[in-house]
Amino acid sequence: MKTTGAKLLRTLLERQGIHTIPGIPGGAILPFYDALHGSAIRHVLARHEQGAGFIAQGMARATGRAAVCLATSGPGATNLLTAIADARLDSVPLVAITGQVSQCLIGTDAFQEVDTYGLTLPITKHNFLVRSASELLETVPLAFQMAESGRPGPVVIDVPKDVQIAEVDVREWPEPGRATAAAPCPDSGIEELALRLSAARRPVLYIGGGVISSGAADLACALAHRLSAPTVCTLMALGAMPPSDPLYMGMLGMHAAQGTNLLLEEADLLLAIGSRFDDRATGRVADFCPKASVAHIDIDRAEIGKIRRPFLGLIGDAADVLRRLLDRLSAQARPEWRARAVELRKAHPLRHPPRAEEPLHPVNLCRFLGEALPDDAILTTDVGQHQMWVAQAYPVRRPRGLLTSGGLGTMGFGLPAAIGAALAEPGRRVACVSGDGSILMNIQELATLAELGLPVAVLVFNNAQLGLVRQQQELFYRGRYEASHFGSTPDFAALARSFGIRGERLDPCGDPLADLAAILASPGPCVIDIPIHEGANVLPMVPPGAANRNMIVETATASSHA
Ligand SMILES: Cc1ncc(C[n+]2csc(CCOP(=O)(O)OP(=O)(O)O)c2C)c(N)n1
Repeated sequence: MKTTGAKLLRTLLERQGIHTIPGIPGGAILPFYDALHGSAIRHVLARHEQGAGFIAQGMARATGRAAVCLATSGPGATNLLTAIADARLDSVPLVAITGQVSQCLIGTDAFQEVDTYGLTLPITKHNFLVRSASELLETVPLAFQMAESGRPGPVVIDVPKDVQIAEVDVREWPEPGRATAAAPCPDSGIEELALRLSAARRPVLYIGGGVISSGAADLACALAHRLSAPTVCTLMALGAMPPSDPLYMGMLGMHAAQGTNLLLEEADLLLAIGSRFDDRATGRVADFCPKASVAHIDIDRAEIGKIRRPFLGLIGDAADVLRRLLDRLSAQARPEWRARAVELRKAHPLRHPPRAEEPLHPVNLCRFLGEALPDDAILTTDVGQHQMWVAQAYPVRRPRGLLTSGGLGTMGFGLPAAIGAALAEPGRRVACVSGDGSILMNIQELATLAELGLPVAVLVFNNAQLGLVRQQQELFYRGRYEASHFGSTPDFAALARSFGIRGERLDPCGDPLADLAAILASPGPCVIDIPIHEGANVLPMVPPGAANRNMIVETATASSHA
């Protein structure tokens, strides 16, 4: 069958099961856009390529399956870079397809020519510059296989315009690219781990995003109960264990509850599962879990011993390792250790004013959201104080219930990721908690949201500042506030309405939570501007570079309610 490179690419994506692609067209990718005309694939026109990248990420994070985004050469490709780097750090399966100038122009500083291959080399799992139309037959399935296999991540396919136009004869279609199973780790390692866990007196499970990627959340919870092991989660793993679980100790690290970090000080065995000992989780590494020997399960060999040398590293898929581990473990009660975890949790609750006194305190707001949103809602966040308040106080009840930019910490993630989640999971309520700084970084995607009419509620925690920067300046730079206060902020409700979206501002003097519930109950997109106290801090906080035991739990300023 004779076809063109562009049509071939379209068919290969259709065969992959891709039904939605966010992107923005331009000269070097126009032959492919032409091929999309009349296809079953729905193109979602984003308003900025970074938005397109994060819409695709929202789809991938919500489902666990690779999603595709599309951009033209030059500025289109460079606008995608942040979303690609973000996917790399959070292990998100993303296939970014970029147009490139024709091969005869590569290296001539042609119009909108940029070395996409070179630029994306350090931020992708793999990248391709396609040299001929027939090469697509191999490249496209391979790109999906690589994005989804092992530790997931982003793959770039850069397709020169002449490759899209070229004619090609297709004799046989390749199988779609699918995740390949990781090699199982040897039984001997699992047996040793079972023995060490049984012998431990104070074991703790330290769960990371890899547990969610591998679909191993239920198994991790079963292991926690089999061992009576209190369990801490990284930001990326929130939702792996229901917050109501008696063994759940919440997020560890920089903004953990005090009791969580203190419990880790006492652990004698730490089992890390799909977590990478990120500095926000460990604090000063030399002081992290000082009494514990560490065992580490990870699908990525490079993570074992990267930060903390374990006595045992098991390389494999978390679900497979945990299943086999559970087969070798009998139930253990550890009543004293369980009681100690409860005691520490009770002794150090999150400090915040009562709801009746300050309903719009961010901790109260996040707890309220947990009550007002349906159980299967998906919450996205941007980056800043609001993100950490969500992590501390919003009850994430299921895996993939919270989508947030963890590793790169990208302001501007929340709104497009929420659009992607709503596209991928129709019928589910999606809410984005943002800050008045972050929301402006991809505000143009309100136009995309208006066009799609998706059930996305954007809640702007408005403190008229770059709050997390202001907090660090207050705590670590002696209150010298440089570039953290906005001289002017837009009227977010009016701004939303100008995009054709419902816009509201909560009135703190009335019954703002009842108003919030009423707004959330009506379907359709909306932006809710929520005035919060400008001096509120996210506490506890471990100073950057300090040991996790050195948490700041109170600040002197009268306004710092947390
Ligand atoms: C793209 C990007 N630029 C800069 C930063 C650094 N940064 C981290 S948090 C923050 C402030 C965020 O302000 P806002 O969105 O209003 O949230 P708040 O902290 O007030 O809740 C900044 C500037 C970042 N994370 N991402």
